[in-house]
Formats: sequence, C-alpha cells, structure tokens
Amino acid sequence: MKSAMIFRLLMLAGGLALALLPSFAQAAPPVERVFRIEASSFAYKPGQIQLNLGDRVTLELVSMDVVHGLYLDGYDLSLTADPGQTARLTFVADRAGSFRFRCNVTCGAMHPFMIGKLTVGPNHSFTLAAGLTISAIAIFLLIHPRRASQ
Ligand SMILES: [Cu+2]
Repeated sequence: MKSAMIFRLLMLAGGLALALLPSFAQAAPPVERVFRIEASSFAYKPGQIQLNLGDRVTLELVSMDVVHGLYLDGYDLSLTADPGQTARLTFVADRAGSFRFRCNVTCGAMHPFMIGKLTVGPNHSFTLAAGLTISAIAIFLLIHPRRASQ
C-alpha cells in the first residue's frame, strides 16, 4: 500500500516535470539561416522548414521549370522565381507558430495543392501533452486509491 502511494507520487512528479521542463529550457540563440527551396510543378523541396524564433532567415526560391511563387501566410511575404532563376528574401522570424506557404503564381492544374509549411519555434506541444496526461492519471489514482488498487 505504501509503495503504491510512492509510485503514484513519483508518477505525478515525473509527469509534471515532463510538462514543465521545456518552458524552463533555454531557447536556442537566434542564428542566420539560408534555406534553398526548389519549386517545381507542383511541389516545394523541402516542403517543411523548421526554425527558431528570432532567426534571421533568407529564403532562396529556385524555379526548376515554370514560373513559381511563394506566399508565406502569417508573415505576408511573397517571392516569385522565373524559370531557372533564384529569388531571395530575408526576414526575421519574429512570430512563432506554423505557417503555410503556397504558390501564388498560377502554374498549372495542381497549382492549388502546391503548399509547404514553415514552423517557427521549438515544438514543445508533444512533451507538454504527454506530461499533462501522466499527471492527470497520477492525480486520479491519488484521489481514488481504493478503486485503483482493487
Ligand atoms: Cu503555382
């Protein structure tokens, strides 16, 4: 009985630590980053970009075939690359979250599906969710010790 109680308390502490740890972790210092994105009908390569808040980012859009564009939601930035050319844009990632970027030049049949994703800031949502779930289970077991031990 006593060891079961200790186990539950440990589970609660562990769950809370997991949930709260990322917010105490030091954020990565801002850096200068260059991303080369190859645009071809009808996809971006890479289709996902991950960066940290405060990073100074240069996007290089390279068109591999026809004219392609890139419009970044949330930041309201756009680029257009002519065939075989590279278009550049530099900005500071001062807004955290996930933002879609999409082609804003009608380039063919599948043009509306030419979409990528830019994520700003480290993703802590998974550890937060896992930690809170473990904590919730531990709290439930602490409140209802009899039901749990039957
Ligand atoms: Cu397009």
